[in-house]
Amino acid sequence: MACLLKIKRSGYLARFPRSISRRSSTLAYSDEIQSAKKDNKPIVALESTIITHGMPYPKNLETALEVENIIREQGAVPATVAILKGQITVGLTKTQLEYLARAKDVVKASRRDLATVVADKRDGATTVAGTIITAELADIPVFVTGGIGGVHREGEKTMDVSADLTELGRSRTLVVCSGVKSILDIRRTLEFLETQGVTVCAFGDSKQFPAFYTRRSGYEAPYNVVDAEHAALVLSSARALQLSSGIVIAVPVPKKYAMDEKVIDTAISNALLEAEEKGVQGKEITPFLLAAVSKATGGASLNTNIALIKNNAKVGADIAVQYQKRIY
Ligand code: PSU
Ligand code: MN
Repeated sequence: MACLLKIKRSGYLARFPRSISRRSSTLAYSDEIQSAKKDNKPIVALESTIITHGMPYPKNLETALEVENIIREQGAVPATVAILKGQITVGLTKTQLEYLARAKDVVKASRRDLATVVADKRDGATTVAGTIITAELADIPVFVTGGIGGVHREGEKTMDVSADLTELGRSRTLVVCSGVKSILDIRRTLEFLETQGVTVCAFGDSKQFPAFYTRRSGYEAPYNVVDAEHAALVLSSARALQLSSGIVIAVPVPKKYAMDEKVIDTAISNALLEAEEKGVQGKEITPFLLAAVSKATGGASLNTNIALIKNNAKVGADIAVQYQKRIY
């Protein structure tokens, strides 16, 4: 065995110190999350692609810090997830958040990216899929974000379907979001979520599935939950049934921050045309469209984005608090 190790280390592994290549802990927790776990406090997971690829600096940092504080104010503990020099980290310090918000060479890390980012000791920002995988490993049932990925327009031809959707199909995490953007094909996204067995609930008094910037998409979610307590009950029912599939709680953007449908539709159509002209593809397409839409709306879409994620943070923290009450 020693001999085998020696042979292996003369190759690629020889570049790294033994202590690192033998690291046994998959996840590193911040002090705040460690004590939250010890005290059985409700924890809310947060993704980091929104910080590195979703918003420009310094708005990304300000928003990340404000979202964390909203979660604390509701009596839960925020756990932003990212990969720092190959270490998957649950709960970031302010210094780590500041680093990430400015960092350049950060991999947008979905399921298929995790192993190489860890192996190569790179920085990675977890997408919804990457964060769900981590939340599952860390036993954090509730996760808050702005929007999930989906089936892209013409996805039936390009097969560009976000790995967020398949991840939701195979993990138990409850994801709070504002639906999916109309840069995507919302109807097919809902169909795909149905095939994957994902429980989709609109939050509030309507079943209308929100379209991120606007409160309506023209498509209905199959269910609605009236409040955080109701959502927590759905989560505990899913756990009792040992369903290994996830839950989406789709919260419409608060009315006063919703965008005008015509304005956003025009901006999106133009952004899609520009992406096609420039041949933008694969994982670059979502960040490209987000930036183009923000530019076209003079930053209005960014303000809506920030407002909805803050509102989602409040809802998600409430759900985590209610769920924790049910299990302890
Ligand atoms: N939608 C947004 N903002 C985002 C994303 C999606 O409104 O920042 C990010 C999320 O991290 C999501 C990812 O998980 O994009 C989906 O990318 P893709 O379509 O390449 O799977
Ligand atoms: Mn894609």
